[in-house]
Parts: sequence; structure tokens; C-alpha cells
Amino acid sequence: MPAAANRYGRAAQWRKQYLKALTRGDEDTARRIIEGLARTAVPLQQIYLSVLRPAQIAVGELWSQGKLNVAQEKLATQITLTQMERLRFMTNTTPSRKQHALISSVQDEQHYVGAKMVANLLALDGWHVDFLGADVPTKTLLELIRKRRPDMVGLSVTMADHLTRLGAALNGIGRLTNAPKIVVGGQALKQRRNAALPRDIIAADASEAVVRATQWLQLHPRAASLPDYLTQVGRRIRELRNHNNLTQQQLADTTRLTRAYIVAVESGKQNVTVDVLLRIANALGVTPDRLLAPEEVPGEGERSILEES
Ligand code: B12
Repeated sequence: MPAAANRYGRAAQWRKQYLKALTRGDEDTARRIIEGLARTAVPLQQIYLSVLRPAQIAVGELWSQGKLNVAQEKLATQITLTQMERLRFMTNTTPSRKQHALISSVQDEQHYVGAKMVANLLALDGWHVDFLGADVPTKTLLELIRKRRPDMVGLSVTMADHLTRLGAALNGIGRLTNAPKIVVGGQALKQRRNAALPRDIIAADASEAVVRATQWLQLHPRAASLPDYLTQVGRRIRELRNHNNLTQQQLADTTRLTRAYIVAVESGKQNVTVDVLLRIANALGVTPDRLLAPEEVPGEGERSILEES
């Protein structure tokens, strides 16, 4: 098995073990798992999005099933936040550009792990970052933005009840002279089609926030490597196929390709021609650019680690 595949296969196992450590409140084991991943050169972004985030979501599921209480949920979250910081310090995050981002959760919003991920990934990308954390009163947020004049403001909202707070903050920022770019994210915006917000300011996850930020400010538009790009396109196709309730075989039949070919495309192992891309896009009811753009599929359900075999 190629080193990378092996590494990511092990990452899936470690994800389960990490969740187990969280549910036991076992910080030592959690730390060892994360250190192990970092040592085998799994990128910080991957650890955040493929290990820590799913584990936190699974903790939420266990809490809602009454299997963990609030104290255990809080302990798990503190363990995760500690690992995030440790990873940040293990990686060089000295600001290497003059761009400045300010990241915050909206007023009343107590959740801030996602916002912290965005802040840390931007720092890793060389940004100066002010991270404000949870429940920042809108009035004081606006005052600070006026004072510190960030190039970009990132706002996080998890609970749908707090979307009005987000609206108030956006209105306030919009009225500032030389208003900064805005990016918003968080679970309350998952159904982005339903959100009464300009689509282009919503980012699906922390890594997309970084991509958007670099595009907007025309910072080093990063040329993704071909394998990375194919993986991204493959993932998008799989998400859209699931969204359309199609099996790989059904997609293969409609596109006159084989199932093995679809498997290879979805796993980023197959470089596709424009002809194939068009056929797949047509079968999925989208334009080809939807397959190429780094964008979340609305309504796509994530598989929980609790269900992973
Ligand atoms: C830990 C936790 C808490 C902690 C938060 C502590 C902290 N420091 O953050 C505490 C105990 C305070 C808490 C409180 C509550 N919680 Co809570 N909580 C969670 C839990 C288990 C984990 C959150 C987390 O760490 N997620 C991991 C992060 C990384 O994911 P994320 O936030 O989605 O972030 C990603 C993206 O959304 C995006 N993103 C996020 N922010 C931003 C910002 C920008 C700019 C961008 C670009 C992207 C972006 O990027 C991130 C990385 O990809 C979740 C479970 C879950 N599904 O997430 C429940 C959960 C969110 N909580 C829930 C509930 C119900 C509550 C309470 C109402 C419980 C109560 N009755 O008191 C309160 C609400 C408090 C409030 N007023 O906000 C529900 C929400 C259900 C719903 N949608 O209505 C969940 C889903 C649990 C569940 N399964 O039912 N909670």
C-alpha cells in the first residue's frame, strides 16, 4: 500500500481511538494519538478536519443520546482544544504576510472550536490573526474591528437561533468605512441555500476559509498539485452522487463508464478528460464548474464516526 494511503488508513483508526480517549476523558492517550499523526506527517489541516472535528461531532451525538453528560462533553472539548494548540505550536505559524484576520463567534454563541480551527489555519497560512472566542457582543466586536482594521473578519455561528446576531454583525460591518472582507461559517449555515446571506461569503469549513481568503485578497493563488486537485474533484463527485442518491453503478451506467472507473475518479486516482467530466456533471444535474470549484454540497449528510465500521 502506498505510504500516503497507509497513513490515511491509519488516521481513520486513530480517529476512532481518539474519540474513545475523548469519551473517557483520557488526555494522555488523546495527546499520544495526535502526536503520532503529526509525527507521521499527516498535515495539521487534515488532523483538524478528519480527526478532531468528527470526534467532536460524535461527542455531540453521544451527549444528545444521553451517553455523555455536559461535564464529559466539556472535558472532551478542552482536550481537543489543547491538542489544537499543541499542534499549532508544533507547526511554524509565525506571520509571514501583512494580512490581518479577526475571527470570532457571534454574540450569544458559546461554540468556538470551529472558529478556532479557522483562526489556526489562517495563522498557519501566515496571517496575523486576532481570535476572540465565544459570545462576543456585537457592539464591542464592531468597535474592535474599527480599531484594529483587519483585512478580513470571520464569524462563526453554530446555533440557528444566533443567525439574527450574525445578521446584526454583518449589517454593522457593512456600514463601516473601508469594511473588511467577510467570511462566515459554522453549523447554522450548513443549509447555505436557506440562509438569507450572500452565498459567496459562506465557507463550508476552516480550510475553505483559507482558500477564500487567499483568493479574495489575491494572495499567492496556490496551484494545487494534480493529486490534491483530483482528490478534491473526486470527493465533490462522490458528495453529489450521494446527494442524488445514486450508487456508483448507477452513475457508471448513466455515464457509460465502468463502476471501477467511477471508484477511481472518486478516490482521486483517475485523471478525467473534459468529455468524462461533462458526462458526470450531466448525470449529477450540475454544470462542470460545480465539480471543479471548492464548494460544499448543500444538505450533504456527513457519516458519523459512531457509524464507521
Ligand atoms: C462542545 C459543544 C458544546 C460546548 C461548546 C464549548 C466550546 N468551547 O466551543 C458547550 C457545552 C458550551 C455547548 C453548549 C451548547 N450546545 Co453544543 N455542542 C458541542 C459539540 C459537542 C462540539 C462542537 C465542536 O467542537 N464542533 C467541532 C467544530 C470543529 O465543528 P464546527 O463548529 O462545525 O466547525 C467547522 C465548520 O462548521 C466551520 N466553521 C465553524 N466556524 C466557522 C467560522 C468561519 C468564519 C468559517 C469560514 C468556517 C467555520 O469550520 C469548522 C471546521 O471545519 C457539538 C456537536 C457538533 N455537532 O458539533 C454540540 C452541539 C453544536 N451543541 C448543541 C446544543 C443543543 C447546545 C446547547 C443548546 C445545549 C444546552 N441545552 O445548553 C448549548 C448552546 C450554547 C450556546 N448558547 O451557544 C447541538 C446543536 C443542535 C442544533 N443545531 O440545534 C449540538 C450539535 C449537539 C447535538 N448533537 O445535539 N456545546
